[in-house]
Amino acid sequence: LEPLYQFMVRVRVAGGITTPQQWLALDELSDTYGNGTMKLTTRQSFQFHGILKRHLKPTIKAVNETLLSTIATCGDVNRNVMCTPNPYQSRVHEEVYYIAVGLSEYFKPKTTAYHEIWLDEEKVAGTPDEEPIYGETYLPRKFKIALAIPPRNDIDVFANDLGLIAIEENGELKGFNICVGGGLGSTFGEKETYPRLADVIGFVPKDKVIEASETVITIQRDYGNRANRRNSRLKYTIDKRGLEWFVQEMKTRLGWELEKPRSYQFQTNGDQYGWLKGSNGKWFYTLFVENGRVKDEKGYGLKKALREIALVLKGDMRLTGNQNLIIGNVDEPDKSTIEDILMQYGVLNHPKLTGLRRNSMACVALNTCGLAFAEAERYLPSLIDKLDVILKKHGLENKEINIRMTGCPNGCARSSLGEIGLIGRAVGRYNLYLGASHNGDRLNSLYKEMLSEEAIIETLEPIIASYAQEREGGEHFGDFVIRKNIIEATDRPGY
Ligand code: SRM
Ligand code: SF4
Repeated sequence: LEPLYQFMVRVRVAGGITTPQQWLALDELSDTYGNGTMKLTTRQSFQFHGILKRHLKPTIKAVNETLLSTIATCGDVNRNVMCTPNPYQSRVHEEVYYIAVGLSEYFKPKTTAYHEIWLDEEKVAGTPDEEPIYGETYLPRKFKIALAIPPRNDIDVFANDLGLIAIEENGELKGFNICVGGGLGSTFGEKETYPRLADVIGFVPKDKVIEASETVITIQRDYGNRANRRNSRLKYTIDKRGLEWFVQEMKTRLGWELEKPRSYQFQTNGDQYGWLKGSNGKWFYTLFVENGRVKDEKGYGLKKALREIALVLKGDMRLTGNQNLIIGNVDEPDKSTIEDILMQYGVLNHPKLTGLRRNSMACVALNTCGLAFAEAERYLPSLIDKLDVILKKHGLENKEINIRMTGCPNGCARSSLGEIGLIGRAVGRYNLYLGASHNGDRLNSLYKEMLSEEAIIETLEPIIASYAQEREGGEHFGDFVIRKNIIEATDRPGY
């Protein structure tokens, strides 16, 4: 008798935008085959947990029937392409989103094996698959692309192998600043592994963005380390050979030079909650989803509410890079219907939505992630309850401070970019990192190791107290701890 194996299934949703019909189908899938919950991920996608082996095929088929897919959500290929999901503030949003979708399609593996294995499509004899970009051996490691539209860095563009920063002039999309070599994973005790933020290397006009992106990917394909998977992301290829080498190699392969980077400014890597009017005149409601877990709890019927909204919504459902959800493209007269449904299920006003919780993120970790050393998703909410008591005592309960927790140093909830970062070392023990910026352009640094909950609270309390007393103007927590020399800014945090 075979053990009752269960799996996680991840969906590919470029830029995180789904239709209400897709939402309904995925919601149903989570009940039929999964554990009754959906996880909105840090890369604007969905994960289903608890899929039994015999249900894998029907689940994957059902995802494909919604016109979404699970292809290339794992593996040594380009992963889910991220894109700033909210058209608020930017008239070029739609254009950038379609470029994200275009990149996602362009770099999708061309193999027919996926369709043969999972969708029962017939194998065509004698016609071997051709992968024009990936070749026979694919990439040395996973590859990640994200597109940000300043002033919002809500997809953490610098955490990606390839980041594209949209440059808008007079309401028109001109092109993108390209940044390369981001990645946050590391391994405890292995100094040659580390989180690294991407470097901005130049500007490309929008009609050349696919060509430039393909060049970045093929350089990594040809030069990335294939002997050691721990050292094989683009960040290591660049650090080994030098950024200048990389830029020169781009020039040689492209036959033209990148232009000088254009100016841009990021304000935050968080989401802005509640109703915002998009540049297209429609309304967008950003809803806090704690750690991305869509489920029903007593008095907080999130899953039911979203299902009901999807049944009446004429717009779309957008996943953010912070594990939240935007109910998008709502006409003015329909806003009250959405609010009524959220109210009816107790979801309109989260009972504990403080500044810290609004800016919190945790990876899945225990009990489904086999790489976790400690809890994250299931533990962070209760730690925030305790930290909020201290923040409230100091009048900081509404201060936007971002806190991110992961169960191991792979950094799936981008813990290295948390103004307060916590990384699991063992069950109930975490390393504490401080000093990341509030807009995703500076990593945090190791402050203390192996802290219990009590020690985390004892360590943070005096820092919070002095932040309450001594911060200057709107100074962010991450900037404050650096100005006060509580921690030193570094681009190589100790891990
Ligand atoms: Fe991740 C592996 C969950 C975003 C870095 N990640 C995993 C696996 C598949 C564990 C495994 O390999 O056995 C986790 C599944 C756990 C579970 O039980 O579901 C997992 N990663 C996640 C998600 C679901 C976290 C979340 O709670 O939202 C995110 C899914 C994204 C998606 O929809 O595609 C997720 N992972 C990230 C990010 C954030 C990002 O991409 O912006 C990172 C850091 C950025 C980066 O890639 O550098 C990240 N995940 C990793 C790594 C370390 C990679 C490295 O270069 O060292 C691993 C382990 C590996 O690849 O060997 C990993
Ligand atoms: Fe698992 Fe580690 Fe990723 Fe968390 S950070 S989901 S523990 S691999």
